[in-house]
Amino acid sequence: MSERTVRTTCPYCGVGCGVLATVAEDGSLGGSVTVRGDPDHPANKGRLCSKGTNLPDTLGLEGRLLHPEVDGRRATWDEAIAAVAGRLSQTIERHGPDSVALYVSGQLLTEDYYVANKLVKGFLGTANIDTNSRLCMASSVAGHKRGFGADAVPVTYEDLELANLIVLVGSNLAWCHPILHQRVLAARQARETRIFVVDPRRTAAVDGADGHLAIRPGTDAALFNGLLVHLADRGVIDARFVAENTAGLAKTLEAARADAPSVEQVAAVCDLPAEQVVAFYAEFETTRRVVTVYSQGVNQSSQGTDTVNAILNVHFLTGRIGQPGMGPFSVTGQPNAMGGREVGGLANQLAAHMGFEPEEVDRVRRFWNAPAMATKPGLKAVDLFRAVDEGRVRAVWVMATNPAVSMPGAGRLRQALEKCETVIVSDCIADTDTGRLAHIRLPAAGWSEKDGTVTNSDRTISRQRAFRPLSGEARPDWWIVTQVARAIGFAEAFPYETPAHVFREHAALSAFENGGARAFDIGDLADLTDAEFETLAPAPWPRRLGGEPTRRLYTDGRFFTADGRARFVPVTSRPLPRSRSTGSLMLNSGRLRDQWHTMTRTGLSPRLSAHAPEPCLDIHPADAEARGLTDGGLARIATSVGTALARVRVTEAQRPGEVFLPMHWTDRFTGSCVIGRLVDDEAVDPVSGQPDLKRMPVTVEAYAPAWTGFLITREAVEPSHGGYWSRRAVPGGHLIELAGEGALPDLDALAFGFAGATVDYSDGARGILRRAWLTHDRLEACLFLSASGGLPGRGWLVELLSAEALEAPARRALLSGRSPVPMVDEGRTVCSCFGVGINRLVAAIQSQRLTTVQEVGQALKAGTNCGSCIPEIKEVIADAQRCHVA
Ligand SMILES: Nc1nc2c(c(=O)[nH]1)N[C@H]1C(S)=C(S)[C@@H](COP(=O)(O)OP(=O)(O)OC[C@H]3O[C@@H](n4cnc5c(=O)[nH]c(N)nc54)[C@H](O)[C@@H]3O)O[C@H]1N2
Ligand SMILES: Nc1nc2c(c(=O)[nH]1)N[C@H]1C(S)=C(S)[C@@H](COP(=O)(O)OP(=O)(O)OC[C@H]3O[C@@H](n4cnc5c(=O)[nH]c(N)nc54)[C@H](O)[C@@H]3O)O[C@H]1N2
Ligand code: SF4
Ligand SMILES: [Mo]
Repeated sequence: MSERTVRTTCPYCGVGCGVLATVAEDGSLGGSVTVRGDPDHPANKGRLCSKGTNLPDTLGLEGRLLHPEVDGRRATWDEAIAAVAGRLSQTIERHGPDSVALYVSGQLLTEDYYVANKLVKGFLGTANIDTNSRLCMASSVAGHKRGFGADAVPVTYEDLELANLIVLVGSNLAWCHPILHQRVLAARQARETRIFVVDPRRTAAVDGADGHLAIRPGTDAALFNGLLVHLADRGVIDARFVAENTAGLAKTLEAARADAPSVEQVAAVCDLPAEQVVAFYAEFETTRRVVTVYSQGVNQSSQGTDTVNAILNVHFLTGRIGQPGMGPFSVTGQPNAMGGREVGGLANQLAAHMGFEPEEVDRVRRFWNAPAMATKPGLKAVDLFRAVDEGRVRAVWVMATNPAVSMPGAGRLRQALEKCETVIVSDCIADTDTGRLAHIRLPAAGWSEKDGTVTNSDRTISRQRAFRPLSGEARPDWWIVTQVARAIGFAEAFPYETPAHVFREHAALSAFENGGARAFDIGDLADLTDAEFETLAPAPWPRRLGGEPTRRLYTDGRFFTADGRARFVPVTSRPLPRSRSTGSLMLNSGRLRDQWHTMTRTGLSPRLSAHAPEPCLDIHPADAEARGLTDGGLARIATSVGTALARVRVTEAQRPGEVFLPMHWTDRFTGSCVIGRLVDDEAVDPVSGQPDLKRMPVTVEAYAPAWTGFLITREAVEPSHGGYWSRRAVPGGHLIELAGEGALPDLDALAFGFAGATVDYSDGARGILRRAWLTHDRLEACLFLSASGGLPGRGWLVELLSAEALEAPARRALLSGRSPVPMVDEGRTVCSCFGVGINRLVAAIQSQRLTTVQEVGQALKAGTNCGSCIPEIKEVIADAQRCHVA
């Protein structure tokens, strides 16, 4: 069979790893796909993490949206485009341009993003287009603009390898940017780089670090103000850099002294032992090559922008910027968060790093020949959906994001969308929480089918290339927007036939009347031929026409402010806007290693879904005990705006008084654990408009179900018994854990209309109900319920889904739930690259007396690909040794 290998880029995180995708061309749609890391890509040099490695699991047709739908009915593209164009135009006619809005995403390609932004800001006459980057990078963008005069990240990935100290602030790099973390760990091996982590939780990034500051949430600005004071007092000042290349130190230092006069004061505010603060300050003081990496623990805060500037301030004071191995580094989350910033996807930006100054508006107007140029910023995400709620925005088009889950205040947002006149959703997946609220659903091309560019955390533009045909009637987002623009009447300004066509215009705008004033300039790429675009190698920006290629920025000490000087920004840390009331805990939220956001794609992969099978609330042992919660039990969680049910994980990795929930689960995967329903949208950064997503007062109590159970099924069904359920992908189908109150539910009520003949087993005295559905000896589904807790393991039953027909012994044993022959149940997956479960790991460690990660790797391969599971393997080894001694 012939095979084809295509160079492309991973669709998940902002590391932007190069992927070599090989398709077996067997004539059927797509054929089978294998992926490996691209050894020639500068970001990953051949490696992939667990999510990248398991990409082929997400490429099937299962769950895809395959044709347009208008008002619940299948429609042709012509009808759908006409409906979108018609409804947007009518709304504008009746209620003015500001009555429509687009809410887009850092998961669009640059070409998609450019066209959407152009349509709204140049042609619809409003700047009401905002992006989920508002929830993600907005504070970094605002902080960069204040400090550098431009939103341009100074460092490159190599700087992580050249640094002697890496400080991770509010970044779980080990799980969220795994390949970068691997690069950091490799550098540590080679040159003893030191790593300090500032995070309220003991995350996987703390494994292998030299210091962990388990800081009180929301107090990072005080920590860095204190550091500024400490450095100034110790004379660790790059006097020449400060004098020639910066402005504003005096006022900034004054503010910092008032805010953080002493180490003791900082320690008290941050709730840290003073020795830890001293140790961290000393490390920073004595190491010139420092990269400070920061992410959502900093950005997603009502003082995110100030915290970003508090970090930039210490780098300016010490002149640690623009040279090898040093600088502040905001790592981007989404694959094209950076590209979105280039095209001006945020409501307060214009394209190509321009803003709403009159000459900038005029420049973009002339370049686009735009008839209805927006002249003032549009609504930022939180305000945008409030405007929908209040009826000021009457038509909203959501593209490549799932706000019904990821926006704070998602409960109210859902109600707002329900009553909104026109809701359009473009997604590659048919059934999402947001998609359910849409009048018009547009099938978008997915990864493997789409074609264009993305820009990663260190400003490297890479090609995402299509290597399979479009599924069903799915179309690329740039194409969809282009058709709508033409149908509204802007055909001339939207002549695009290919992504290359869009890219050239984007590149030309970046250079238009630039003259070195704007950081983002890729003028050198404006004349690429289609063939050159096709083969474009990873290309960092800036890349000015005729200029020298630049890699690291600010090497000459010049910044993008009017006078070329970096700006110190005075920062006064503020107390948290939300305080805990008695008995409540503080809810933190974020990511798990193997899921991507709202799970629409990673949730399709059995391997990825086995690492964290259910939504889990992490809680400190003391808080658990006080509430009667047990590890593995269930908890009911409530905030002022919503409630949830989740599995409990008791862990010392949490600070007392704080709990953590993953952001990933949706109504499609569990009964009730949507993060956006728990967090309100009241606390917002005043400069960036980024909502505070990491701190919400919450009460937690035990949920003691009267019965528990599970359902194994080929179809993805959603129970509606009102209690707890959570579904995950397994090979050949789905495993749904169940729990509920009251009497055992009626089996017929929970039957979901499964096909096949049924076999039942019940034992009233023990409160047991079991049923299996079979067609011609093929297992369709099986349901096990118990009022007494005793349930069999799921492993063997799940394996039966992969059998075309059950053998007689298996059929006989089916309703006992126990394999007729002994087998190892893998249990929860630890290594997702090689599918090694906790049970196999423990068995091997015990029987073969394995004592190191290397030995485990030799025996089971676990941990030898991406390495993200190494911290967990270490824990398992430590546990096994502890048990052995005891
Ligand atoms: N596996 C996986 N990787 C991803 C993603 C994913 O969904 N899954 N998403 C991508 C995206 S879009 C993004 S934005 C990035 C996010 O990457 P990260 O920002 O690293 O991830 P988070 O888990 O959101 O939050 C990071 C840490 O901030 C800590 N934190 C909370 N409050 C505070 C505080 O007040 N101070 C400090 N110092 N820390 C605090 C949390 O405990 C958490 O460990 O990940 C990207 N990579
Ligand atoms: N409480 C809390 N909330 C958070 C966060 C947090 O840490 N805590 N993190 C925030 C952050 S940093 C982020 S980035 C957001 C992420 O939140 P979202 O953006 O809402 O999450 P995704 O699941 O990535 O949504 C992407 C959607 O686009 C679809 N999609 C994928 N590819 C394409 C494509 O090419 N075209 C189209 N049209 N659709 C596509 C997917 O199927 C999916 O439905 O969540 C934010 N919300
Ligand atoms: S680190 Fe993992 S998720 Fe991020 S781009 Fe690389 S392979 Fe993809
Ligand atoms: Mo993000």
